[in-house]
Amino acid sequence: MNRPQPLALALAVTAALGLAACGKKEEQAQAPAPQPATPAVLTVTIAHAGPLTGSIAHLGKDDENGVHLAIDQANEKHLTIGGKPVKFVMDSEDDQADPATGTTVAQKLVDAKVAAVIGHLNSGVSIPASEIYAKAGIPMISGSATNPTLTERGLKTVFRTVGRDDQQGPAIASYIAHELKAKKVAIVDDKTAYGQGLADEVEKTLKADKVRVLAHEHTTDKETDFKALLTKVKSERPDVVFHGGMDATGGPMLKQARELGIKAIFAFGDGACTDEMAKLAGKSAEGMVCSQAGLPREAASKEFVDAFTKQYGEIKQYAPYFYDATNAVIEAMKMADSTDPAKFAPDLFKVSFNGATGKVEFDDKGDRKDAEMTIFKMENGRVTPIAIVKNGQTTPFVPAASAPAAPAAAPAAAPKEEGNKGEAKPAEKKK
Ligand code: ABU
Repeated sequence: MNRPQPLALALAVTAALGLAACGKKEEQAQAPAPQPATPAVLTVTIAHAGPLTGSIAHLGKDDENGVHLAIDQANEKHLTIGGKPVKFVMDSEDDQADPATGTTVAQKLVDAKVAAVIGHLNSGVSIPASEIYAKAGIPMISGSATNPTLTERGLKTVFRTVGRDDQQGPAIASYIAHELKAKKVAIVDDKTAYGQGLADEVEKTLKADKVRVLAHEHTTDKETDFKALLTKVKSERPDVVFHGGMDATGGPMLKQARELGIKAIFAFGDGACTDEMAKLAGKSAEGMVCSQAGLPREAASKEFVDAFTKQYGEIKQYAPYFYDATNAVIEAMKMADSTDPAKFAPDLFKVSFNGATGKVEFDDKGDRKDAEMTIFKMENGRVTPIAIVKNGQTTPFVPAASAPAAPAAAPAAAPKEEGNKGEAKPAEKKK
């Protein structure tokens, strides 16, 4: 084999290096001018936490859908916060409506450094979980937890978009006393923070209205057989039975009551103020009355109802309130120009926008300002709004012309008070 001579080799290497250098210069000459770097997309996690399994999973899923819709819509707007394009993602966790599981979920979300938590559904879960979020400085907004304690502990990161049971309890109790004209009322509750707290508020208001309260019975949120309890209630011959509990217990209780021949009108709070009651109790649910700590879905903004029903079907209960809670967080981030909870959480006290459920503003405790209570009656398998209660004044609910494309409800019986100051009009969507 012929070996190259050293001089020839050196010349060849020099020539090759020279050619490579020329090529590089040419490449540099042709390279486009450097562009300013595009800011990296900032991924911001907004969590949803609520019951996604178990007997009230239908409500938790409804809430999750409300959060998801708000996040999808925010992403369509391609927001820039703190100079960076933002992409919101949802981390949805199942608390099983259980306080202990709720605190485990809360710690998991804190460890994951989520920007905010929309939830939890249950007061009994929200109250202990909120302590964990508060310690980490992460804001939490529930769209359903109504127990007053939630916002009575001076925690500056805890909010709700619904009203409170010390507003809802007097509203439904007043309806029982003055519209249903009950003389004797039996009270049952499920011993949860919500159920028992609301039942106590109802009892207090009824007694103040000189209505005789019969025995106040307790069950649990896991019970399915109410026959023994109802047999006792039947012997007291109440005009009305109020149950503080969710639809998962309210439905079977009402069905079993009718099977036992109890003729009393049944009344409930928001947790059992759902169409699910008609599925669980069948025809026995007809004529029941119930309250909600906010305006009815019939008063939700048309934009929200159209978008929600297109994507997820019918609103079950709290979805508009969870949607508004999510948008409150996004509004606060925009105001603070930051997705850092330490920076935007204080701005939650300053948000003011027309949401799906009306004007969204919080007072200095984190409660929804100007919350209006609604009274419903089950008609043709659908909870139908019949009256609005605001500041102790009851006015008939007048469906707006632009009410949602939900199945038409039968005309509601109007209560007797004069005036219509509480008429619910559809909210404008934020522009
Ligand atoms: N407001 C009724 C359901 C949620 C709660 O526990 O408060």
